[in-house]
Amino acid sequence: MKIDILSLFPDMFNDVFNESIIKRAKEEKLVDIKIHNFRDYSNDKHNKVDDTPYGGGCGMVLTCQPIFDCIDDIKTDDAKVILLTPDGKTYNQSVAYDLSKEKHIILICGHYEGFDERIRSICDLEISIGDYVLTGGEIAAMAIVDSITRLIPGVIEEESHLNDSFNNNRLDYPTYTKPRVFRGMEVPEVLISGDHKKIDEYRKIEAEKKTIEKRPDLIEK
Ligand code: 6GU
Repeated sequence: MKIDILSLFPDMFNDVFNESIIKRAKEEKLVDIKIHNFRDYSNDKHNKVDDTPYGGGCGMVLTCQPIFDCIDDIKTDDAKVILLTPDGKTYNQSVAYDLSKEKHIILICGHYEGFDERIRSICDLEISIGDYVLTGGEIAAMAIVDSITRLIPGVIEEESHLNDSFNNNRLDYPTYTKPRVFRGMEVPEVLISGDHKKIDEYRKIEAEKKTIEKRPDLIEK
C-alpha cells in the first residue's frame, strides 16, 4: 500500500515511522510512506500557506493553492484522499479495516485555525480520531497509519488481529504469561489445563464480561 501524507511538520513523523512494526513493514515493502511538505508547493514568494479568514475572526486559514497543487502532483487513479479534521467521521477499527484494503491513500493534515472550505472538494473522506481538538492532523495521521499498517496482510500474523479488541464490537480477552503466580496473583487454572475447548469458552466469556464492564456502549452496537 502507498501512503502519502501532506504536512507542514514532516519531522514529526520520523521516530514513529522508523521503529517497530511500521519500520519492518516499510523494509519489507508492504507499505510505502512518503511525507510531503506542502509548503514546497506554495506559489507565494515567501512560501506562505495560510492567510486571514474572509469575514474576519482570529487565526490563520490554510489556503487552497499549495494543497491543491500537491494533490495534483501525487494523486493516482486509485488514490483515496482523506482530510484529517475534528469535524470528520469518527475513526474506528472498522474504518481501519476498510482503509487497509486500499491501494493508495493520501492524508492531509490541517493546521492553525482551519483550512479553506474548498479544500473539502478534493477529498473523498474526512476523518477525526475522537471528540477533542488537536493542534494539527499529524498525531491523527500517525494513529491512522499505525492502525492500518498492522492490518495489511503479511505485516503481523493474521491470527494476532483476529482477536483484537473492537472486532465484532468486543474487547480482547485477558492474557497471562509466566510465572504462574506473581505477588500472590494466580493465572486462571483453565489456561494451564491444556483443554482448548474450555480455554476458548473461557476467553469468550471473559471478553464478554470485560466488554459489559468497560464498554457497555459496544454491546448495544
Ligand atoms: Cl483528525 N485533527 C485535529 N486537528 N484535531 C482532531 C482530529 C484531527 N481528530 C480529533 N481531533
